Amino acid sequence: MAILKRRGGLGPTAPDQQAAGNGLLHRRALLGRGLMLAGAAGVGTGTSLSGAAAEPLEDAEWSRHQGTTVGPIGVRSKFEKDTVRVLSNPKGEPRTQHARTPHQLLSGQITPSHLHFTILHNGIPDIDPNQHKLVIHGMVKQPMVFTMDKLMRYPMVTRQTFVECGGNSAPMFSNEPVQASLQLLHGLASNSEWTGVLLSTLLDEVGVDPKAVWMLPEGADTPALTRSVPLKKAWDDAILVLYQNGERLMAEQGYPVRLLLPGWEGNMNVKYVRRIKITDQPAMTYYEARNYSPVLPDYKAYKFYFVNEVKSFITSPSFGMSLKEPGYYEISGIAYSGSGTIKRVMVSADGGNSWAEAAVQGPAQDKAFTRFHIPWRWDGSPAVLTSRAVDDGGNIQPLRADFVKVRGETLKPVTNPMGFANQHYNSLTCWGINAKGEIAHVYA
Ligand SMILES: Nc1nc2c(c(=O)[nH]1)N[C@H]1C(S)=C(S)[C@@H](COP(=O)(O)O)O[C@H]1N2
Ligand SMILES: [Mo]
Repeated sequence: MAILKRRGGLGPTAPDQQAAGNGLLHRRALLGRGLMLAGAAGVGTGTSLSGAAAEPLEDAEWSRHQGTTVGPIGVRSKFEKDTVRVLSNPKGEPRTQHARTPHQLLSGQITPSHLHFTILHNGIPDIDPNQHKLVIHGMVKQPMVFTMDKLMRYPMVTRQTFVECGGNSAPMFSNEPVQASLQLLHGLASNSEWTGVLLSTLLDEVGVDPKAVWMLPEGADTPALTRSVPLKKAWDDAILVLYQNGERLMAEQGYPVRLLLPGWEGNMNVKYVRRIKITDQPAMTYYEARNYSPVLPDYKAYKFYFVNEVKSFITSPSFGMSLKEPGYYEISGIAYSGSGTIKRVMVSADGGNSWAEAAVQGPAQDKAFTRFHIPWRWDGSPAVLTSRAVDDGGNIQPLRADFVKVRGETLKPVTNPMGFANQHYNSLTCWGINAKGEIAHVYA
């Protein structure tokens, strides 16, 4: 169990820094005056030295000889070996493979490429970029085929956006809180900086029939995954992505080219895209007619559910960590919305009885992860931490009771701990902290 170090050890909290119940402080409390106070008290994040101990540090083993040889690809410190994705199918049996992002061990807003979550329904195809081609056809004036060389010569755009599987957070549909790490609960969402050619640029070239309203992208891996996408999204902000965080796409993310539909259900972001057919109606493929149509309590199902709605969760502290002692901690997390920009994140330390506004790392970007922080003084008594995000369209994360009323919940026991079959959970995540500083997943 990772132990969280408290930050500083201020004396009694100045009343003007309190922003909500149970020790939540104003989001600026540790900047400016708050920090000065911490300094004056002589107990910042470091440890005070006095007398003989206040000497230069002795050289450690690693300071005394030449280091290891630098290789062509950067390497992480061996001490970070536990910062890895969790795999659902490590032997690569012929079924879906999931790799979940360890949000609880990361910070900032970009997911490192090698920790980006992935879902592949039949493994990673070994595609030669010199042979891969993309064809755009159907209701167009002039069908065209694009080699990767040709695609690389078009003007490109760069933007950050998240990708989230419709099945992310499925365990949250359980009627009892599943005791699992953030990675297992919400690890099927990641955020990268993507570079590629706007699909609208290519649609202009092929000349779309004005009667066309849908398109059907198809992947080059064996499932030949196809999803119907309204053409409106293609004109709006769809990208044929070639680069991820500055380098060519990871093999898992769709090398050499993938479709990116910012803010829309992960499954529609067809990787290894080899064909886009322009049509006047949806194809009702397996992945839209069966697999990704959330079922409601009355056994009806949404016909289409494209947007990943406004959502947030606290990454630290979170399940699997523990608070060592009362004192100052920084609460930090991620917020995002598939329909816009994060406007505000509210945080509660008393299970939603009172709320304070967190500092949002800005400027928040459209349909991208947005990091939030708020200082908190834990007094050692039980607390329930949670966050609630609002986007610029005024969409607010629903409270659990309201969410469950509409979307339903799954009764435990479920034989497979991750086997909760429902999608697009975007209600709150709550972490219950007991007097020992242990953190459990709770519903509030
Ligand atoms: N060609 C192809 N595209 C695919 C998939 C796939 O298996 N094959 N999986 C889909 C699913 S279910 C999701 S959630 C996203 C995951 O994208 P990522 O690997 O970039 O995270 O890709 C989608 N696109
Ligand atoms: Mo997915």
